[in-house]
Amino acid sequence: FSGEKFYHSTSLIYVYSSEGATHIRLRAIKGAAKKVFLISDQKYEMEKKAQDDLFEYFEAVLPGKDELEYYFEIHTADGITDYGDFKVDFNEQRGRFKPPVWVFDRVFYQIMPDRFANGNPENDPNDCIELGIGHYGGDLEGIIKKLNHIEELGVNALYLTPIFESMTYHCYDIIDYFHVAEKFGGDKVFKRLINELKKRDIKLILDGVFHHTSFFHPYFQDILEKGKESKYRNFYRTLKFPVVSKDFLKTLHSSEPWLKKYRKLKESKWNYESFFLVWLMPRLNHENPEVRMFIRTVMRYWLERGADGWRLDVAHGVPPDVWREVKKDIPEDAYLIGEVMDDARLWLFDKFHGTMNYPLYEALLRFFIYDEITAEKFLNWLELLSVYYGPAEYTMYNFLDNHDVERFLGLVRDKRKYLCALTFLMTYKGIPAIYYGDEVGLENMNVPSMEASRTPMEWNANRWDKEILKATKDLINLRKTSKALQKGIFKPVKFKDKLLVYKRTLDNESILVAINYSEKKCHLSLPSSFELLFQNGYFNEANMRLGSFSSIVAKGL
Ligand code: ARE
Ligand code: CA
Repeated sequence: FSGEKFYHSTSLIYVYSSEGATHIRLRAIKGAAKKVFLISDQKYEMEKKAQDDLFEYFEAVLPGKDELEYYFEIHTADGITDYGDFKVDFNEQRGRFKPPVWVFDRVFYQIMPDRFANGNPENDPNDCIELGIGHYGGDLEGIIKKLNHIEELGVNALYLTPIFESMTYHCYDIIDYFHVAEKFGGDKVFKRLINELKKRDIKLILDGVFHHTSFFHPYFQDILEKGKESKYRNFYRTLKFPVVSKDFLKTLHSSEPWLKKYRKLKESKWNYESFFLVWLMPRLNHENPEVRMFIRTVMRYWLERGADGWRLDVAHGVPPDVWREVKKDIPEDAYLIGEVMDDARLWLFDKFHGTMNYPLYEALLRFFIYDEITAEKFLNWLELLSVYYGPAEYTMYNFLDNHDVERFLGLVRDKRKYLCALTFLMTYKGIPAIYYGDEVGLENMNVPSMEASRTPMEWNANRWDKEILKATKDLINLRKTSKALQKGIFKPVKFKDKLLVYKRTLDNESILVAINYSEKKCHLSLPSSFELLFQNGYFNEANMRLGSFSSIVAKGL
């Protein structure tokens, strides 16, 4: 039985057909296969695509098919083995993973509302818990007022960090899931925002915090008050009653300033599970069917009021079957992405359409910032994620930075380098996202690293980096107008040292990307007829020399 050394199944990870191409993958114990052929209507040699510590992954890419019958011919040190006898009906298979059609031509723009634009100073909070740095007064009216900036940039989908009633500026501790925070303008302004976005065909996804609620959520307060008798006692993972001590409550109700109280309480003990060691965020009990129902109800509620999808906070801290139930229960065209730090294999297809692509981000850090890996290693990393995620790699949420990590520009400290990384993000598989302010070169703030990127948006255009802004607009426009960049296959041409050259191809459209991530100019061996679509840095078309930390995108090669 060859299944010990070789593995293939007809799951989406190992075989799928997208519009232009059918992908077939085979996994082999490292070194076990010398050559692998796919035998179908004809014989195709499979290429070694990637490897991890245990396995090698082989792949054949065929033209798009409706069905396929095949087996593998594997050449080993001991001779030739035939493996498997497979048959796939791709029409049936496609029914198993249907990401919303609208996501493919989108470029996301992530906004943390408190830090973006203050459209109405009258709703600014004055008494709030100041964890770290506190409120800045931004709100949804501010976003509405800045929609021109958003449209000019060219992004066509927004991801807002939480907007519901809460004590903190970041709103990850929610008190009322059915109302938009008054400090952000409340439900009325939300409705206006939705109307404005619909007019402009800008999609909106919201941040769903269902791993925990706020300590001050009425359900948790009911437990504080009634203890075991509370009808919500099974909503949380309460370990012991009383859930907090008398001293805890005394501190909580004292007249000290919030920040002081918050810090003091951090040192005390409490008898419930929470997000890390944050007393303010008691963890929900996801074993309880009522909690699951609550989550689905909230999610449907805001989809019915105009949202187009959800980003789910701490999704990896919630049992996967909760998300499977959610997926079945909400409209198919709602885009669902989970916040998962780990690789996403467990979380795709029947749960999310994609996750926040942290494993890709890790690779980007190591290649573009820390200079820890060469182009060869970087490519293997990319191809490994590709075999892990199957068709879902096209709907992953890809980013260079977000509200939890430092701004990429601040880390890389070189505009040319930043624009190389941005060229990659905008031309790679997956949905690209820009974090507010990156388009104008906004820097990190001088606060602990998790909050460093939450710099208030700069609205004085004199302080904008016009070069970054122009390049960002050009790349966004390129991405939105190219089907090959959105859905095409990725074909590495040359990954060597610090040079990345690859093609994205769909039907008759072929796009070539070259990124020279080194100090030295380098020579590209490209055919002479192509149309240059984008250029960052130096490129000499006459002798095909690409300057240091420069990149190009070209068409028709
Ligand atoms: C605040 C301060 C922190 C401080 C903390 C505790 O910013 O410096 O340590 O308080 O006092 C929200 C706010 C945060 C706030 C936090 C707690 O945005 O500012 O922290 O609430 O009050 C892990 C999780 C991942 C989580 C990140 C932050 O796995 O799910 O940590 N991300 C989401 C949101 C956050 C949000 C929350 C969760 C809570 O995106 O914004 O925080 O709702 C490694 C580990 C990861 C770890 C990651 C941290 O990669 O492997 O597991 O992620 O570091 O970046
Ligand atoms: Ca305000």
